[in-house]
Amino acid sequence: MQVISLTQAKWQFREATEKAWLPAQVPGCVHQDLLRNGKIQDPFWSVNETQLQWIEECDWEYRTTFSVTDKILEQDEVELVADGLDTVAVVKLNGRVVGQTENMFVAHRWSMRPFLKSGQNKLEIRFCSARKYIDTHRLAHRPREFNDPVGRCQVIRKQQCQFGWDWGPRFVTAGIWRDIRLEVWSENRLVDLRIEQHHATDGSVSLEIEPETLFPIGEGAAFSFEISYDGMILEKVLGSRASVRIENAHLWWPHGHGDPCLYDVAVEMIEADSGNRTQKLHRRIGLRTIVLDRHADRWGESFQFVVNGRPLFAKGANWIPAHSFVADLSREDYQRDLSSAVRANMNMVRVWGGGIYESEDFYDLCDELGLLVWQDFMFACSLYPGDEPFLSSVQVEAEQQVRRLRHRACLALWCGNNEIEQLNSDLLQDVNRRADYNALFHRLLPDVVTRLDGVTNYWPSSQYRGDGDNTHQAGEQRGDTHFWDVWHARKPVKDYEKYSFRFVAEFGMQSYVTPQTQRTFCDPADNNIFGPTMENHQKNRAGNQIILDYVSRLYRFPKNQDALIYLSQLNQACCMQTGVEHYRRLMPRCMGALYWQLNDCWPVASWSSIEFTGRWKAVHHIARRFFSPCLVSAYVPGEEAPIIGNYRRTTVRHVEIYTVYDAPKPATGLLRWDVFHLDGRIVLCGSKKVRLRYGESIRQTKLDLAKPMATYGRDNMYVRIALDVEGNCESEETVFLSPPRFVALGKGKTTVKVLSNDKDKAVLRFSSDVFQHRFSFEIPGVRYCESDNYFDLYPGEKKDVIIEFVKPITTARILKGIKYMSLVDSYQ
Ligand code: BMA
Repeated sequence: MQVISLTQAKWQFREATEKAWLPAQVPGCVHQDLLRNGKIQDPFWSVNETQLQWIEECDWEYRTTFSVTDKILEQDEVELVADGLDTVAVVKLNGRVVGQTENMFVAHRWSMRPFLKSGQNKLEIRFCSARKYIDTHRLAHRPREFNDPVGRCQVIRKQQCQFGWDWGPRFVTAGIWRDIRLEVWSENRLVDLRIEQHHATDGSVSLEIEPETLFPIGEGAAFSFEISYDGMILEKVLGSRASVRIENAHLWWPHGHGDPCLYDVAVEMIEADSGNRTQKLHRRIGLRTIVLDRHADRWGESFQFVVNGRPLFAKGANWIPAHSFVADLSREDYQRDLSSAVRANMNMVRVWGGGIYESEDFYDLCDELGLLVWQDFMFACSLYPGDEPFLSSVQVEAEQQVRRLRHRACLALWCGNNEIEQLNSDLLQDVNRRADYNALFHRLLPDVVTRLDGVTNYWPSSQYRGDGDNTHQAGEQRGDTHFWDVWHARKPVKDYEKYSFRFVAEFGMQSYVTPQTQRTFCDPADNNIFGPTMENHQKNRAGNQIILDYVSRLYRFPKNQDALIYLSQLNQACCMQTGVEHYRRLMPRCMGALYWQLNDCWPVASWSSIEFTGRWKAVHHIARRFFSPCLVSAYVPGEEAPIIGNYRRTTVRHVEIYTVYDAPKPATGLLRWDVFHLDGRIVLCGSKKVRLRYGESIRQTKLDLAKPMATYGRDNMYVRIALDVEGNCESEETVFLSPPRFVALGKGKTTVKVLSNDKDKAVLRFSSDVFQHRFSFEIPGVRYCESDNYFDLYPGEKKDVIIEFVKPITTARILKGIKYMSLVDSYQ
């Protein structure tokens, strides 16, 4: 097989009615090409998005030329392979139509033989406006809209969040968004590999490797198979298929459970006549079993992932497309956010159904980092059409995607859609709509998964409980839950603790981005969160009100906008911490907490924990702690709520202290608690030796604080809890007995020292003479994601933090440039 890449060719593009052609980049999209040619301004800057909506109404043409030799034309077949065209396209070679497309998620392969000539060949692709397609197709389909401000994006198979989402701009783009090439071959084509694993109790794993070819192959040795691990060849076999037994298999484990070991499987086709070996396929696989285990138990039915026989608590977040223009994303871009996920102790991401089936880079990284992938099919929120052409297009899409991803070590689950059943339960009472829904999510997709994957489980929707029951009570018994009472319904944050869900696949709280990220899209003159620029970068209609509402429940009125931004991030962190720690304390009844959302596709106020620029929000730093395998966690029953006349009343009296542990190795820990007066006195203290075993959440002690609260006042106290293992503090936290806005925090003196500074790394030491909550520091020009931040400083104690630099920086400049604040500084 000879592969001739067309991405290196010279491409041009133009708006279809224009004369002049401009240089284009492939893979890419029209928005990025227009930007590169200086035809439009930065789409993310200010309110430029609103000025660029004309792009979706135009048709766009791309063209290139390539030359073909006589030798190539002597081969049996020359195919044009396009891994992704976005979306409604007509492809022409030398003026003749070779193919048409209308599904962004489908790869195409067209025979070029009838159209090719020796020498120069002209390839043209015309992308018709997706908007025009929507305006002329499936007009009877009028679903309830949740996110598309214009409407009916569901009638086209195209990345749904491009049409606008409650965190995403509307950039309905067009272009060649994946690889494009010629494949030249003779005789037969090696199409795919099917690899089955059989795990034996003796630690060995047998692999059945079956190549799939376009035409049936004859007798004899048609393939050579090579299995290697860590660069060492373990097994070399010839034959039409291979059975290989791997003794003492190195299993693939998710992050936090072991190493994500990967084996290489390489297959070469040996052509019958020539003996040539020009067709190869390579797969990297992990030896592991992953099951979505749903068995009857005392609460109803479990919903847990069991990896290599070990049930594990899924810790993670939801993944959305990492850029509005996904074609340009590199492995480095993916690595930035996925390794941040792992550094925050996550072991699972959910590829959410309103985006894209992700790139090979994405799944490569998940395999390598040990991140399990909950994979939605790309359907979200609204009802989809059920006509035959639509279903056949989806059938091809699903078959291709299942084939593409089925061998992935990280692949934990196929899920039919995001929230469609839940958000449309009333509309689905209609028999026709129900029939369309069932045809797609209860027949077509699960059939494809069973037939072509055969191993990975399928779950029809998220959330789903095995029937149409969307009540919280059902979620406490079975299935997965999206819990949005906090945020969308503005319920108290303590409501997270009201329900004992089995698996929570979405829950979230928005925050604003840091001023550093804000500067990438907002002129300092427009720097007002209620002004036009910031409003355009807040896509949830009620977003600003809801952030302010929750911030006002917890914190004092901020002294300026930067302080409000900081508080919005503390509030988000506090909400996610409340939710996640509750779900982890519920283990094993609850076996998963995936918050909404990990990343952003542009700089925006959103539920993300990583800003578009890669900066960690407060919540991401705190996620590293609340997802830690060894966790000390406080549950404070009761709450403070105002009565008539706005008088403060509290029912808080106790603090219950839990240990939650999901590291594989058992350990002995020392649990410590100290109740402090804010003046520095210790009011009460204690400690307890605790046993830490995999999968256990244990209420270790219950402190009765009624007396000290009566003596000192609950606003003047805080409880410090900590868990040491072998002398190291593995987890610690501060617990307040009233909302932080009432806590009488003092303003103190912070000391910063640079303990060491060797070029790309420095160790800083912070100390303070008073207690400081969520102390956050910032050094301009320094990448400090690796270090801790947003921590508590306890009076007289030292906190050492490691900083990593992009470029070396002198100690004097560190000390001159450093800025810091803690909660008290947000209002004083
Ligand atoms: C969820 C998601 C998204 C949405 C988010 C925030 O339910 O599935 O559709 O962006 O809520 O509203």
